[in-house]
Amino acid sequence: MFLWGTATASYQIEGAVAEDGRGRSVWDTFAHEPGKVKDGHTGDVACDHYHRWSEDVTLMAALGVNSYRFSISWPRILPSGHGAVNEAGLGFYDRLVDGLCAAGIVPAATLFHWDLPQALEDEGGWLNRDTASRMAEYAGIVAARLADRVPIWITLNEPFIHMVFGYALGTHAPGRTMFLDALPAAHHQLLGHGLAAQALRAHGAGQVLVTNNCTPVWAASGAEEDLRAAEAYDVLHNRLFNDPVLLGRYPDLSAFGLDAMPALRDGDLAAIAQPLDGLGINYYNPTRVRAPGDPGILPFEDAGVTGHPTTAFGWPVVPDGLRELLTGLKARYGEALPPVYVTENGCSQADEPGPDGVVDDQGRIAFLDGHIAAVAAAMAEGVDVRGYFVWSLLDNFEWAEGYNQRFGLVHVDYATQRRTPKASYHWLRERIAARATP
Ligand code: PNW
Repeated sequence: MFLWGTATASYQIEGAVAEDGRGRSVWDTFAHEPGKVKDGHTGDVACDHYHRWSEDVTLMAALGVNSYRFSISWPRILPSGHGAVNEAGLGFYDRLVDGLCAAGIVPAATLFHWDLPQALEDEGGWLNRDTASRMAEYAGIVAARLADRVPIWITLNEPFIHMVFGYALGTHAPGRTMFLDALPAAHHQLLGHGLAAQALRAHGAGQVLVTNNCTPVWAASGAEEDLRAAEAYDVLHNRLFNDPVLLGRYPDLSAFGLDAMPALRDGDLAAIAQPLDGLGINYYNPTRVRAPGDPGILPFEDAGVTGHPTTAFGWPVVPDGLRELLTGLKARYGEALPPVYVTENGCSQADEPGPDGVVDDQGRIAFLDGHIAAVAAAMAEGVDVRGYFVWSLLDNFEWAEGYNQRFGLVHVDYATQRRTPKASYHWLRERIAARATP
């Protein structure tokens, strides 16, 4: 069965940040620091999904999706990072999973979508190797409770984006600005993936995946130095995360002046290269780079993708980039590539209901139509794609942008929490009903 789904993440939709014993996460801290999130927005209430999850499951059932990718809030389960388990936190996901199963929707749970318990951040966060072991403990606890009903588990969401925005540039929590010194945060996340994958399986998890944010990389010209820049960017964004997981080794980092991955120890790669049941891919747009104007610390600079429509976020809309990405993964990894799941794809638009109450998001319909066709094209070229999840079910807390970017198939009026399915929701329902595969 091809999985058609929607995707969300705990901090972006749940709210109820101080309820039922939930501990603080790095995003609670970050969002409440003045100047970090646009307009001072926080996830304190978000879509109030913690209380309205049943209505949201009903919306998905009516949409006709057969799967739902959500993330578990680590600090709801382990408020102080380790030690005492918060039963009420487990209870919330227990009810949600039961609700999904009753609606015939396959739950796909992500363990870490960026909301690390603040208590673990206080011990060094992902710069501390022990956080990987803490993740394995957390994985075992949630799998012991939910794996009888959750068949698909995703360890990490986009370790690249988390490393770059959270640790290198500081635009996401925990807000560190370490530039290339952030690389241990990538290695420890990957180690956390490997250890968590083992713990998940030991506690009955069926399918284990990791989700990487991937981008096709285009050189700005055919000049030797631009080609080298493109290769370096591909190493940092894509291969640094896919190679260790699928091949058990890190790519050559010499373009970054490194002869080995920082923080790597003997045995780590074997732990990271766990057999996987699938690779999750989040795709938003391609990236075009050129050689740096003045050689600083990075061996590339962004050259911008031009000549394509853009989303409200300013991201270029290039559906064929998804076909290029998927066929490129197959070409690079061959037999080592497990089945692929597109675990996120979607776009931001400035959607508001018209006088008739309708949110006529034609741009999103074109976006989804084009990208689903790109998945079909990749499948026709031999890539084993098993699922497609739209980001996102609901408009939600878009990290540093707050509520200013709307990615939902369903509009949320934050003043009233009223949900209004957009035109794209109705379009997708018909698309899914018409054909079982892309
Ligand atoms: C993903 N970029 O993040 C995340 O998994 C979601 O939580 C998020 O809401 C969604 O995409 C939309 O942003 C990304 O700058 C953040 O390339 C930034 C980028 C890509 C993905």
